[in-house]
Amino acid sequence: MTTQNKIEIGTKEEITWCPGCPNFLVLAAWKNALAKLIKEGYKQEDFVMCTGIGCHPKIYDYLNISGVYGLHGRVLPVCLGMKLGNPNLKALGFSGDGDAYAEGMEHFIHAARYNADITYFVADNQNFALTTGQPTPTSPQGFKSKAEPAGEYNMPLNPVKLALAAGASFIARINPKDLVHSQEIIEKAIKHKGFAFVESVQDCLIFNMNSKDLVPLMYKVDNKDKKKAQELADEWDYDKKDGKIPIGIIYQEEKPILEEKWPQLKKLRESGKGRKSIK
Ligand SMILES: Cc1ncc(C[n+]2csc(CCOP(=O)(O)OP(=O)(O)O)c2C)c(N)n1
Ligand code: SF4
Repeated sequence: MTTQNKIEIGTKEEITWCPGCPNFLVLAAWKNALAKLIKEGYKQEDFVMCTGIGCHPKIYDYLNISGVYGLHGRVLPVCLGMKLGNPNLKALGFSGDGDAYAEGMEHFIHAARYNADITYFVADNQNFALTTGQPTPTSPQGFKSKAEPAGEYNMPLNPVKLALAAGASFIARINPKDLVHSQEIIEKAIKHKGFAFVESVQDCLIFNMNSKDLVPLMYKVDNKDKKKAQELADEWDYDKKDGKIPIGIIYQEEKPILEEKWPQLKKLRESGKGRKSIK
């Protein structure tokens, strides 16, 4: 994984995303964040990853982190399994919005509730891109696709509100076009002890260019107050094209993690078994 002290976070796999896909920026932000953390003392072997299936989850092939290319919608159960096997690993989960909020919705709620020490990244392009643009639970009302030519009937759900209600201890939103800020938020999410949810609001150049209009509405926040977090979550409902969209840390708190609540896991964690560096 490392050769002559040179960190190799990327792989040599051919990248098959469409030219200009925002996932390239997401990959760059992740590589930069991981390289920085490794320089600070984290070890590459302390990380383990699981991805879903989709355009974004192809990141599995492009990041040099051990893991499991998971099933669509089942990223979080695999991450939880990894934590049960070795609570000293830092588990990283990667999903598209279809994966996270349709097929994987129930896992999202419970992983947040358990507060396992997992970083969960959702690339939300508001459509099922790999399977040619069907609407997901975050597609805006009226979103036209081959599956619903008359447009999506339902209002989107707001994953930030859901994460708050489910008890996630770190909730952030990023705009991948702001690479430096995205990298900084990913670093903070990884360092956070507990379930860290990062939602990336991004385009899909082929099936959804809605989010390009959203960037001018975005502004940065760094908040730890629960009441304020609820207000911030309410500012954008994933449908409107006006108002303000907070990005950055929308909520963060410290509370017991799954690995401390279960006596067997606590014991394993305290033994430091299988851990190279992470506290
Ligand atoms: C259980 C299951 N359901 C459906 C599929 C088909 N499928 C594969 S990828 C995909 C779309 C992925 O969309 P999303 O998670 O939003 O990621 P994106 O491609 O937009 O990055 C679907 C529906 C599958 N592989 N497995
Ligand atoms: S279809 Fe959309 S999400 Fe998939 S690679 Fe192309 S631009 Fe990216």
